[in-house]
Amino acid sequence: MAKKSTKQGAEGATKTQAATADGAAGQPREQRTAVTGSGGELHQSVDDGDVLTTAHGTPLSDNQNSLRAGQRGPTLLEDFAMREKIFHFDHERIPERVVHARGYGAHGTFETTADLSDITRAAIFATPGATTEAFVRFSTVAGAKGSFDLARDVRGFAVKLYTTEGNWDLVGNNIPVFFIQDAIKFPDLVHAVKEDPDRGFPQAQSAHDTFWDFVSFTPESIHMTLWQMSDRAIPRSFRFMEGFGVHTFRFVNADGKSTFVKFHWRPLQGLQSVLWNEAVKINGADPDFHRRDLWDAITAGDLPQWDLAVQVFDETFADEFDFDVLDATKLIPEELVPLRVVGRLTLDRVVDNDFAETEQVAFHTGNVPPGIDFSDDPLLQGRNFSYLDTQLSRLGTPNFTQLPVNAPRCPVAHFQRDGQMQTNVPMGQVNYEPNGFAGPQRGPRADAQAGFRSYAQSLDGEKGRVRSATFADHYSQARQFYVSQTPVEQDHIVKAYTFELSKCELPEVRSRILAHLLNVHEDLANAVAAGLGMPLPEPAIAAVEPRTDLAPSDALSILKKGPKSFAGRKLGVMVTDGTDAAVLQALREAVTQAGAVLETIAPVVGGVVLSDGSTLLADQMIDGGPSVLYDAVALLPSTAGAKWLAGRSTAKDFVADAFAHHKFIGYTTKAQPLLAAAGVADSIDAGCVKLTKSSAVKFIKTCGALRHWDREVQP
Ligand code: HDE
Repeated sequence: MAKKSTKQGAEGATKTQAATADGAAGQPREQRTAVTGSGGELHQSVDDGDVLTTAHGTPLSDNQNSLRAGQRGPTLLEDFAMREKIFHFDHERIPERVVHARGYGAHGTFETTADLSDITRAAIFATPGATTEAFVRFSTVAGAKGSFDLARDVRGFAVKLYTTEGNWDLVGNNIPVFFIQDAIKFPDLVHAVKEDPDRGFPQAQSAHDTFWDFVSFTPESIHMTLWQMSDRAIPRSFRFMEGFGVHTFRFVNADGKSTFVKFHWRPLQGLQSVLWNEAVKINGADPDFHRRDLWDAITAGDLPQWDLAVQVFDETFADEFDFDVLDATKLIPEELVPLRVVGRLTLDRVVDNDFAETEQVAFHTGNVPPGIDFSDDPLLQGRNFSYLDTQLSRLGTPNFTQLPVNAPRCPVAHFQRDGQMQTNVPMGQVNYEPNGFAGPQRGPRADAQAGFRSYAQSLDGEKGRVRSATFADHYSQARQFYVSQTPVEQDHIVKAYTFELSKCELPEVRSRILAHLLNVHEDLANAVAAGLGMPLPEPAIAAVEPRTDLAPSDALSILKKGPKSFAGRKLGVMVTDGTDAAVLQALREAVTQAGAVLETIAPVVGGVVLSDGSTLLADQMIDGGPSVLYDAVALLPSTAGAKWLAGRSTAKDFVADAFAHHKFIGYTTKAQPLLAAAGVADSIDAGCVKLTKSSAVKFIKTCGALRHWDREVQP
């Protein structure tokens, strides 16, 4: 919990200080050690006392009935209590983000693990072992705030690090490249992907004419659409995805020397995605799948972690590299510039209030501490303009920096004054500088040494609306991405393009995309054309000849970076009255030992009576706990239970889906009728494991592979 006190600074300027108090990792506030802030344990006025009051503090005598003239008479205008209550309610919403509206946040701690003082003067990278408070917001891009979590979409991965030299916002995505090269195209891109303005749909999806129409005329987008059509765009959880700063930034050291840098977040949990068919079903079964997953993991103490890694390179590399490092539609393969781990982020605390924190958090690419600076990437330059602007429109006042989630945790001293919702109370006569006052009235001064100094880059150029020829190759890295995938992943990319284009009603849009895909990889274009039942057009005219010699990079595949165990995953166990208590217990122990979670699914949520006579309360009822919510499943019904389940369509779907989604299925011999009813009995394969008390540990170990990919029909 941030304890914030606002007081007159010793020097006469406003000083806002906030300190972090200890809180047990992962616990919601009420379970953490009490800390006393200026307004009591919980924030501000709302929970200060036992007596209900108005916002102005007037104690109230009745919160159930408005003030009336007589028992059945009209409500009186003088009812200030009702008027104030409804007035506030009427204004509870603020504009949602124009992009990345649906998001979910958590608090964390960043630990520095490397001394980078030779290349950056940023204090956050000076001392290994030092920790910095952090706030992270994950998001989808296209959907509204109330849309579902498993849209096929890019995920935002925005990190605020409250450093001792001011907030550093690394506002990234889970995909290392972007759709466009120049910020001026962003409104067009977003208009194209969002719902059509006339009909107000389709929402939260790119599978429609306007998006692909835009892409078809914007070949620089093609590389990113390869990533977007890959399973990266349907992550299993926020915990199992990578993050990227995307742009090339600069590190600047104490001597003013600059080194280029790209930032990467690497999940220690490994990478994992769902299948498209699963995503579609999860959105119905649990639209909050990702936010629930993060909340559950953190509150259970299974704290997600990411390593922060950097790719650093100099001007010479930048000059010699095949592509322009200022072009955000390109990445630098790890094989060329290896990743160096410099810190670790641990998400250790869920939010106390979704609105106050996740909704009001305001990121800005321009928030950088001394030692971190910008490159001339035209997309980054445009972003630096955009984010302040959007905060004003969303939060309504330039004083949004005073909100607890946005307030720096280091001293703040300036002469900015007034504005709507000013919560600081600056003291004294002087609100400007230079001034000739002395002592406390004088206020702060810029510090030529400690202060932020922009990298002294020489600039020279003709003013003009131009695009460098070094940005012209739009296909080569798209091909490199495609050839770096496993056959299963390539097949998913083909299916995703086919699905998305099949939703385009204009055949010419599909055709133009096929023309681009021909420049990426002939196999890809052929497969998508076949899937659509359309002839292949002529290849699109490429500004520069696409290259076919870029070496595949394993780092671009998800499956090559999977987890090594079942840790952090979830097993769904179907139980009925009479379920073998010993097998269930053995499974539970194996799951706990693996650092995973076990949920039981029963005919009724009130529970079942196990074989040993004990009662088990269920986590889900069968109709509410489809197998898409689990990473692997186990079927432990009794003989009678299996017979009953065999007649339930939701139970049959549970098994059939688990099999179709290549999940590992543990089953006891008594489950046979259920397997048969689900149409799986004749297809038992190595991914289906017979369960006994003694095979539970082995089964959970097997589940560490997450899916039995052999079941996937190979392209
Ligand atoms: Fe953003 N972007 N963006 N963006 N972006 C916003 O800021 C914008 C871009 C990203 O969880 C907005 O506060 C422009 C790239 C994330 O609160 C807005 C351009 C990348 C988030 C905005 C880009 C991102 C945003 C909307 C083209 C990946 C969510 C609300 C030049 C590196 C942050 C807001 C959160 C949010 C503008 C391109 C990531 C309108 C003009 C590239 C993760 O300011």
